[in-house]
Amino acid sequence: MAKLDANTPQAIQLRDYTPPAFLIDKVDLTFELDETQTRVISRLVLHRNPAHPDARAALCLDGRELELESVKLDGEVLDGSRYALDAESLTIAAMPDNAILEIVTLIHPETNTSLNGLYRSGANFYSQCEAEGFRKITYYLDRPDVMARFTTTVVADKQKWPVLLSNGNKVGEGQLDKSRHWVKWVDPFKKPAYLFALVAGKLSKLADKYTTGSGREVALEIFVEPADLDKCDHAMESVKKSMRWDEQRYGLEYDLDTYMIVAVGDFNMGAMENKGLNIFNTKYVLARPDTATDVDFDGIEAVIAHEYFHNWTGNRVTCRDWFQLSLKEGLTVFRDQEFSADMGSASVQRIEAVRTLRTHQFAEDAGPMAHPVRPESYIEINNFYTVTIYEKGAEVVRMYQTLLGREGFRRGMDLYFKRHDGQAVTCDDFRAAMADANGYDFSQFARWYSQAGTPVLSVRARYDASAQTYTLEVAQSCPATPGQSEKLPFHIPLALGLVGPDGADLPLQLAGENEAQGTQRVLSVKEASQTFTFVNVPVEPVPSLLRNFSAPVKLDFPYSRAQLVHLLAHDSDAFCRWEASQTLMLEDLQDLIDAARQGQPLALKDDFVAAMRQVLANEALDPALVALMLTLPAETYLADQQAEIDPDAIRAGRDAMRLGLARALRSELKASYLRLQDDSAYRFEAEAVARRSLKNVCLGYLTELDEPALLELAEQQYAKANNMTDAQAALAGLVNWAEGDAVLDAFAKKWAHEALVMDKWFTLQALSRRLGNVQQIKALMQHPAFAITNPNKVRSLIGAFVHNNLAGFHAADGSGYSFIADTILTIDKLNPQVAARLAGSFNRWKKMEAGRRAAMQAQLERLAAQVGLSRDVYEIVSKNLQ
Ligand code: 0A1
Ligand code: ZN
Repeated sequence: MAKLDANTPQAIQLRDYTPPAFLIDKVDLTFELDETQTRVISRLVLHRNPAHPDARAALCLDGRELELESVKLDGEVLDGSRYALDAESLTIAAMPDNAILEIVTLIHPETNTSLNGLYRSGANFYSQCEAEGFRKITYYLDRPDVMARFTTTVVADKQKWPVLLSNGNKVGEGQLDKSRHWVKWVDPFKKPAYLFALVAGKLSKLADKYTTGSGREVALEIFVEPADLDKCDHAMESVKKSMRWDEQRYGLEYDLDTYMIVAVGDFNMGAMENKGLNIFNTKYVLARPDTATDVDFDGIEAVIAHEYFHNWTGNRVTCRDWFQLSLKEGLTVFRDQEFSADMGSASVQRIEAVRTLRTHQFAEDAGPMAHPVRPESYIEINNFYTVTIYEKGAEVVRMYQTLLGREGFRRGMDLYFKRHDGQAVTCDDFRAAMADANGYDFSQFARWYSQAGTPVLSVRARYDASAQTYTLEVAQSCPATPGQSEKLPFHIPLALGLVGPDGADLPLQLAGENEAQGTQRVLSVKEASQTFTFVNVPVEPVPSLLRNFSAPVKLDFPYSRAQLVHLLAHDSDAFCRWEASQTLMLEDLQDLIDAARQGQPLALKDDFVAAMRQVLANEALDPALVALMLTLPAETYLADQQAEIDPDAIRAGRDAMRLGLARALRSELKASYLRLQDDSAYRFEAEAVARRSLKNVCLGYLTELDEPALLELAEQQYAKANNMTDAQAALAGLVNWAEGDAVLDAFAKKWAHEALVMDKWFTLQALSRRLGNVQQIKALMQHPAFAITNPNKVRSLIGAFVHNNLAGFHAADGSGYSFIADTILTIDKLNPQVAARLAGSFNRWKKMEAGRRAAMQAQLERLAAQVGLSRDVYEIVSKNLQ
């Protein structure tokens, strides 16, 4: 176990929140950038915060890894006796109520590998300040409830760093001496330090314009490395679509004269919503049909929208403290999901969001890192940028809309902005706005923010033919999570319909109502158990429950196979239709996994194969939906359904289903594959994307069969592909066979200089049945295109292997565990955030079969015993061992 001593990182508690002792009105920053050091001159105008309980409290500024040059208080230089300095702060005890503080610090972006604070990538400078990176730039009140007006002057060599950017509007620029130039930026909006940004370098710009609904012209600028300028068009289109959508849906306009996006190849996350100057991982900006897949194009559109939407939900209204992170993230993910639904196929978007939630968030909720949407404590806030805060948070926001309707939700949003524009607020403030704007009681709904764990909704049905009633008994429960053994009932919106024998929805009339009200209802489930009775039900229906996934719960209903087949064929709700196919599939996968574990033969059930055949034959269905219905759940998701995880049995069972379906449906799959061919130029447009997705799902099945003629189909597709979607899909089918080697080599030659494309090459091998093993991963880490300091590379090779290749990572000899522990220790010295994400690969350890469990525990204990572990990795490791 980790030792508890003075160096043991301490948890921060929500209940300890106190307002800041001082507030900052104005910040003037000057950066003198250079190769070997950067000087930061900061001038703060502060005043004592009357809301703080102690009127004489000291001023305690956050700061890390800074070299202090000087401090001046109201013009007077302070000597060392007037302040106290430690590794994390600068404290001035004797402070007037109003003051001007001038602080000069030296920093070293050129050696900063954490990609947090100011850092170098190539020869350029970039910043990343969320959550607590600004304190690595200068001493400051680095907390989101301190909002100030920023002015930033950047001074640098003009040859080396011709482009100098910061937040807001450019107000001046000039030449300082022979070599150096300067640019001054003013951000008219108050903001917390986490939204500060600075970029300096040799960058090319794609420029465009947008006219807002009220007629203001906004300059749109995307800055990238010169070689990438031909990959920015899709991102620019996405910006304009996002701006228009937010005006139309929420009446929200952009508020500055310029909206800038900068793409950088070294970045810890997806992107960052800095005011007026968003900084993006290149992965979410750069796309050309031959370099990026449909999934990439879709991801770019969604992430651009997400960051743009943050301008209102995050920046204009921000978080009081980091426990409220989901206030901005859950809400903004919900907004980007709704945007994506409007841009493409709403049902496909919804199903994909549910898949992500179930595969990743349900797992988090069931493991050692489980936490509520509003956590009560954390050791390292960077560990809380999680699927729970983001995706479950978005589901919580969605439930307001499901309960209030779209108009009611809009009323709530309007009131939220009216009350809180320019403020730093809490999840309770958001809930209050939704409640007050609609006269709706959301008091019980608060439990979605405070209780962790995935609730189980058990439904049992009774049909009384003589009384013509259909009764649903609904019960809810929620499993214990770390620190929360007992849970109180949630307020759950249960959307449902009743499907008649002919496949049509029946009219719905609850007992006590005078007449039927539509064919779909949202029931409010609030009790531990509750009964709902529908009257005038002429025939026994099949219930279609949790339509559109109306709440982030696990539904338990004892469907017969015939009922599932009925829903799969007829349900008017696309989500439930997909869900029926998944339920059937999961049931059979479980049987296959059990059979594999017991060494029994693995055979598919006829009714399942028949149902899948029908799905594939149904040309009336959206091909994207058919593709999703034919896609098996991930190995990791199957692992989470087991009482005890045997990775080999899961791999064997899942492979048997893929192979079995490929054999049984060989001719249908081939016919569909051929029917869906398309030689026209690539377009990223819903219908074409849908056709490609089904075509490539078919190819994936066909390449399961060890038949030269079928592998040739993939080779041909690779050779003639005019887009990366088809090229990658072909290669994915081939990498499991020796035939894949030649294609892998050709791919690497062709794309050696496109970092994002090489990421795909690494991932394909990391996930391959044939190549996804520790030896091969280690060998690939020596490839010239790999770099341990680059998060995209680490994620695409090592992350893909440990998080998504269950059987490969969990090799019975334990080699995966010692490999990842070694790698975590190496990366922790460079970039703790990235190391901590890899440490998440241990989160399932307690559920593994005994041998692997012991091997994983040994590596966790080895990690815990390391001296000098980062707070980030320490938190994950110690919570795993609790
Ligand atoms: N707020 C960003 C996510 C983000 C968080 C942390 C980062 O660095 C530590 C970077 C980005 C978003 O939601 O897009
Ligand atoms: Zn966000």
